[in-house]
Amino acid sequence: MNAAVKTTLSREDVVRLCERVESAQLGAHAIRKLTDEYPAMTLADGYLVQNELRKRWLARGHRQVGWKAGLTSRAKMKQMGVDVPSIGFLMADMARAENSSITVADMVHPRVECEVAFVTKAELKGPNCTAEQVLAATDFVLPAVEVIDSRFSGFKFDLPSVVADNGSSARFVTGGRPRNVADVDLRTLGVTLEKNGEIAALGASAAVLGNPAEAVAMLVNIISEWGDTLPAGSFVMSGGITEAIAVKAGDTVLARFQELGSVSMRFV
Ligand code: 0L1
Ligand code: MG
Repeated sequence: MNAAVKTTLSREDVVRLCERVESAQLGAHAIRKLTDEYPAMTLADGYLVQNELRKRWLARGHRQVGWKAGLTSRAKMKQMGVDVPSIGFLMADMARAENSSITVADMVHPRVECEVAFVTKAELKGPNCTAEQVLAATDFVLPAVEVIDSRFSGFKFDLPSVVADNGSSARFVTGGRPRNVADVDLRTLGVTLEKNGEIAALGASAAVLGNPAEAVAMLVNIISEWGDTLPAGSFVMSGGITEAIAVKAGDTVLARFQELGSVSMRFV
């Protein structure tokens, strides 16, 4: 991450790119990856655009509930052609109720992936936050499905572009039952993802940096680079355990998590 602290975009470029991403998100239309126009764009530039986007969501009256870690498994990094994880912000109105109908018309290429979500009870601070500190500060964990929606045409993007697009954040659904971290082994939870009654993906939670708590620590260390801490009461998605599976109107999705229960939804 330190290597990426270098920025190349002017303030005007950041605002312009933020407006481009925001319009693609609000209008559900695909755009070309940002590095096509700005080939020198760095990861730090991507976060400048993401932070500008977050300010605009907040200015429009939305409430931030927490953050997400993304691209946290080797398989996912390989699938997406990137080499380090990313983070994005989560707003209250990205949440959808368990078993609800999720509209696809306001998304570009929706896909679903299974994640462990954390809810914190104490503040966490970087730059040296550890998985142990995350576990001590966790109120409970619960099973979640993230609906990601890359706004880039044909899923062609790189790390600066996907970070600027808020890590493809779109919707998230939680379900199952909250569990105390002392009662589950977060490294060995098995997960299956069924689409229309067929197993579409499966995995074990160790796929997420060895332990999803590591992904939360990484996230805390990244936000500390711009002076943020993770307040008590934050909701954090720790990254996909399974690969992401494309969904369309008419699909039903059921994610079953060992120890944590299940999460279901349908797409309309
Ligand atoms: O949640 C994530 O792992 C971020 C995914 C970003 C790339 C994609 O849209 O698949
Ligand atoms: Mg995810």
